Amino acid sequence: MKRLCVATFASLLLLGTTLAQANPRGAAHVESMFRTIDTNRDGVITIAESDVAIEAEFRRHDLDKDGLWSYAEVRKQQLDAGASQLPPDLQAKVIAGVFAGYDVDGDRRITLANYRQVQTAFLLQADFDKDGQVTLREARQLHGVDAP
Ligand SMILES: [Ca+2]
Ligand SMILES: [Ca+2]
Ligand SMILES: [Ca+2]
Repeated sequence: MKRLCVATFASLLLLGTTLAQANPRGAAHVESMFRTIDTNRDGVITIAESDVAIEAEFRRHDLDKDGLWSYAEVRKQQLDAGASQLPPDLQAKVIAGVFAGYDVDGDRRITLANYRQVQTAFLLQADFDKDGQVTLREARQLHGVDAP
C-alpha cells in the first residue's frame, strides 16, 4: 500500500477529491496524512506545522535542487504517487492539472512560494470554524470522510 504523501493529498484536492471518496481506505489516508503533518501530535494542524511539511515536501520532490518544480519533477512525483496506474490519457490530464494547479502565476515554474500558497489555501479550506488551525475532524469533514 502506497503511503499517501502531502503532494498526493493536494492532487486529490485538485481532482475534486473524487479519488479519495472512491477509495474505501480514504479515512485511513486522511488520518495518516494528518498525523504526518501534526508533528507535536496534539490532534491539531497549525499553519506553522503545515509550513514545515510544505517545505519538506517541496524539497523532497525538487530532484535537481534548483528551488523549482519542473514539469518533469511533478510528472515523476505524480507517477510515483500512483498516477502510473491510471490510463495514459487520464494520467496526462492529472499531471497537467496538478502542475497548472501549483503554477498559480502561470510562468511554467513552480516555486516554494507557489506551492505554499496552494497548500495553505487548501489547508484553510478545512478550517471550518475559522480559528486558523485544522483538527482531524475538520480534515475528515473536508474530504467527506465520516468520523468513526
Ligand atoms: Ca499540532
Ligand atoms: Ca527542480
Ligand atoms: Ca479550525
